[in-house]
Amino acid sequence: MHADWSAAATRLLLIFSTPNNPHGVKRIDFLKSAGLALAGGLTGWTGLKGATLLSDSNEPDAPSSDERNGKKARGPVMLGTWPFAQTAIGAAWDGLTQPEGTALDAVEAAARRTEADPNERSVGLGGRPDRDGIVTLDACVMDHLGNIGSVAAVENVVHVSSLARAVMEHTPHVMLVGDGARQFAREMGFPMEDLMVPDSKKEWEQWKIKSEYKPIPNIENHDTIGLLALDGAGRLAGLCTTSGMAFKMHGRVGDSPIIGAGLYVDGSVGGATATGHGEEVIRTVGSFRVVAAMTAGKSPQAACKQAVEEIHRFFVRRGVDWGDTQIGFIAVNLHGETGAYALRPGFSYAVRTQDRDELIRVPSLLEA
Ligand code: SD4
Repeated sequence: MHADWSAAATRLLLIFSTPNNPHGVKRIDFLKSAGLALAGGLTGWTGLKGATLLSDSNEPDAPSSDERNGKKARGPVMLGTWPFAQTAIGAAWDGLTQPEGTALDAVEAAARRTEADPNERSVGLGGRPDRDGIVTLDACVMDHLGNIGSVAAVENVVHVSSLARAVMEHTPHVMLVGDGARQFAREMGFPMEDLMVPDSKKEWEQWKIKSEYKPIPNIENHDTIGLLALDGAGRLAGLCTTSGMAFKMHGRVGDSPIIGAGLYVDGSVGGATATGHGEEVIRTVGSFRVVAAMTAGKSPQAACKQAVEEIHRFFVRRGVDWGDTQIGFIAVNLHGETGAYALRPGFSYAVRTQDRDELIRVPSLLEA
């Protein structure tokens, strides 16, 4: 085995160090190949044909089983944060259960349902404004292949979920913000709309009397829809969309459009999404933390719990007043198992499978 990798590495070294090397190997390719050769030597794997060092080698397009555990992926399954996710999932469920239904289309369809509803006052149309009275929205999307798209601080676009997907599918970038995101939306034919509804305006005017910005857990100024889906072919996708914290500073961006913080999907393991105090979720790379715990073998439930416990330890270490802060995660793995956990009571999530359509009260670290 030792001979395998040292021979491969020596051969690559020779190629690379030869002036005008006949293979035209560039430095970066060399470094990649050398890494693969060395890893091959260490693991007994000798192929150098573009294999990946990290994954369990699922089919890239439709990982149908988790080879780590030998269990079958169990879709369709769909879940989302807060009670309004039940209606949102209801709007996407038929599509997801069709033979050609995809997790990616499902999370987008569900998000659009909530974004279009002016009575859901923390997402899309009717989202709460910032302290200057401007409604700005954040969203991101991620699929089982690691494709990502994100938009932040976007004005005048209701369906930022679709805009995030458009960034993913129609640009060489992964994130557009502010005016640039709005310009892209215009170019893609998204209608420009006034997102402020009369009730939001009234609330903002009320708020201006004191102008006190104070996050309150689980109440109206904290409600993001985070959605995860696993389709019948075993593909995962996730999406997060929100107007963020009510009466935030203009330009403030929370965790919801930040891949790794508000959302993370690993197509060979599972996905997670967050709700709550975005600054804290960004600081601790919350959703990635949950997926990393699942990668290490935890169930979705145990992974969410571990992430919340770790985040709580951050608070304690930093000695900050985390008094009213709420943070919650939901997660799903490739077997269709779901879980959720929160810092404090009051969080709930919706789950839909072929057999059930439920709203589940989420356990918390600081159970009352
Ligand atoms: C944010 N995490 O902008 C979002 C708000 C939220 O439930 O999740 N509310 O910080």
